[in-house]
Amino acid sequence: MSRISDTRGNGGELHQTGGDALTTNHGVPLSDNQNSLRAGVRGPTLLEDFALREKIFHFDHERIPERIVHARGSGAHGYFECTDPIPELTRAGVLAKAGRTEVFVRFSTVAGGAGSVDTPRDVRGFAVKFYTQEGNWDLVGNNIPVFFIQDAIKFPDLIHSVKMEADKGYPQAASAHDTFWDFVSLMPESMHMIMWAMSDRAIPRSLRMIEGFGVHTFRLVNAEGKSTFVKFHWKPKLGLQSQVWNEAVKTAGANQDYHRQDLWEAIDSGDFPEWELGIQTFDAEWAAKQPYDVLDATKLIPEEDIPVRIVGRMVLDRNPDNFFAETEQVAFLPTNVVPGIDFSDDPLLQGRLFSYLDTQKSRLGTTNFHQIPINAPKCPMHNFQRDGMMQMAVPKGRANYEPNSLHEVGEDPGPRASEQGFATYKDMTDLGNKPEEKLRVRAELFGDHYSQARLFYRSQTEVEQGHIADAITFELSKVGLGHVIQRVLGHLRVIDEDLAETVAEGLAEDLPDAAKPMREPVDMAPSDALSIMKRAKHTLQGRKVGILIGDGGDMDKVEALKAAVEAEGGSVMLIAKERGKAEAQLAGSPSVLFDAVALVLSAEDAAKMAKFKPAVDFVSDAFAHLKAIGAEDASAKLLAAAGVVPDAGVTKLDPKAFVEAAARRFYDREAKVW
Ligand code: HDE
Repeated sequence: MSRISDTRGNGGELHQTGGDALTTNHGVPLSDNQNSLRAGVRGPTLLEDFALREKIFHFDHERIPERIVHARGSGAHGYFECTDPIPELTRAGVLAKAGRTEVFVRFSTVAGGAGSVDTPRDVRGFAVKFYTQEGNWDLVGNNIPVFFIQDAIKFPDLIHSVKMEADKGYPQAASAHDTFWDFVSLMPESMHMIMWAMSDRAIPRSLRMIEGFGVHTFRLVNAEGKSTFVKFHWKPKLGLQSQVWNEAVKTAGANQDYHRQDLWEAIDSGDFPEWELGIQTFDAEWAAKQPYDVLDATKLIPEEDIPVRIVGRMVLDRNPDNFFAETEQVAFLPTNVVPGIDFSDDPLLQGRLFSYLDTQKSRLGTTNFHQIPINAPKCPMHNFQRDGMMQMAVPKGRANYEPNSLHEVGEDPGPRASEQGFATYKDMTDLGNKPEEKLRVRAELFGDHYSQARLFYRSQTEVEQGHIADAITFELSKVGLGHVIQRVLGHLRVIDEDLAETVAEGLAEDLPDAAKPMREPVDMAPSDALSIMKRAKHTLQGRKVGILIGDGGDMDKVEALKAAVEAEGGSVMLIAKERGKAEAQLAGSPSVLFDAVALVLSAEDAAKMAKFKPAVDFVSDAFAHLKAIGAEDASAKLLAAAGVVPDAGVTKLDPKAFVEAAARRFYDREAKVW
């Protein structure tokens, strides 16, 4: 009888060159992975077909629940190198001794599901697992140094309000809707974070260009048992860079994996992303003098007050081998601290100490999730915990309880707690707490909801302030509840009257009375460290230039530009109308995917392109997104069709001039375009 598999045109042979024999999960070698077992050539499939049943059974169960927040993430392996050890502050080897520690990092958006886009307006998670010699230390932070709420008991409400609305199931990955703004407008403590979330911080250009923050106050504890309060900071080597809003929106359509791909490709090409780890340290005496409470996660410590001291650097140099096994199954736990690092009584942090352990059981299905390779410590691990679903360890002997005297009969008694082990820092009173009563209250200074919102807003450049006003106007324009819009405007009036007026004008709304603050805000000295633009790093490192070519452009110019961009650490992609003539197809490679563009065209090419919408969009978007455009007079027709008005960001194809312009964005163009 002829074999049906012959119809595949390969004679039914498995064309496997090299590789291991295909087996079932139980190791039985298989002879056919193309056809299920049938009763007759055209007959029904047999229940006996264990190969088919096992394959489909496993497939049916491939998905696990996605994270309730931070569902969409991208991971990478690397190392942390302590360059300036701080043994005087902590006994944690990872920070007390110079040297390297392996890490796994997962970046994420917060609100969207696992399959949502990379570029919505959102906070970015920045979670680092350090596999130290004294156990895993997880620094589970964000790219914004403060948070929406002060107390963990409000977290489910916050997240319910920002996720898709409960009845409609939309919007996905967006805060621009009724329930989010309803909630935050009733929670004035969120106003500081709202300023950050509406700023350019929430639309980063690349995960390699974000800062990271531990957010909460933690403790460092040294070998003598002395505690120092600490805030953790990650500073990107490539500098901070954001998209503009219109660009972020279009990027979502052009490449929904924009950040994931950027991270992957950078590591793959050996351009390893790098951050410095910095600390701000202080004692209780200093904390007592501040106009805010250091236990309040809606407040930051200005870098001008306590400079960030760099203690090490982190390099991400290896992509995951398997997305699910590593990036999806990684389980971060703020409770993962090592001897020498301890918690503070921040009520948001305290709630997190419960939540993350709990959520892993729901996601990963077993209390043994610590045995999954990405979660397992890389130092020895011994205890008396046993059994449980999916137990992978095979402990020997009888010692599964303690104390025991099994050693007296020559048996292994198992591990023992040691004095060098983790010991919780004992003093609960050093920040003025008096733990004699059980109370459901907030400390007095937690009642200041506006001072730092104002500090953040007033520390921005005018352009950045404009972006914040635009973002709030846009978000509120999606809110259908008039009383909510009014309530937000009331808060904005307390933060900054000009901001409130600009937003009200943008919405054509009347200004309501200002909100009544629980505590009158204080004016803090503006902090340049809070602005992206004041510290902008003009560089081509990690940036990408798109060069549009036609049939008649001067390819020597292309080569010269490419060499100049690459010499500055950037990369180049050649784009043509037809993919076969370059590296990318114009219609599929809009300029939102590049940091700067160049047009190497003949006059004839430009005239044709001026009538081709993707070409016109390519140039007009680059101009509107404040990017450098390199072009000769030959491209005049295309430039004109795209509405380009010459300015400092529009250069000739002279490599030096173009490279200089391509390393920056031209924010003063904004007033002309938007
Ligand atoms: Fe999270 N958060 N969170 N969070 N969070 C989770 O844990 C939670 C908060 C952060 O890439 C969950 O494993 C509560 C602040 C990151 O896997 C969950 C509260 C900060 C990630 C959870 C907060 C974060 C999470 C969901 C208020 C910045 C992704 C899946 C008390 C300092 C980690 C999971 C990753 C993930 C709870 C607030 C950062 C449900 C209850 C503040 C980066 O446990």
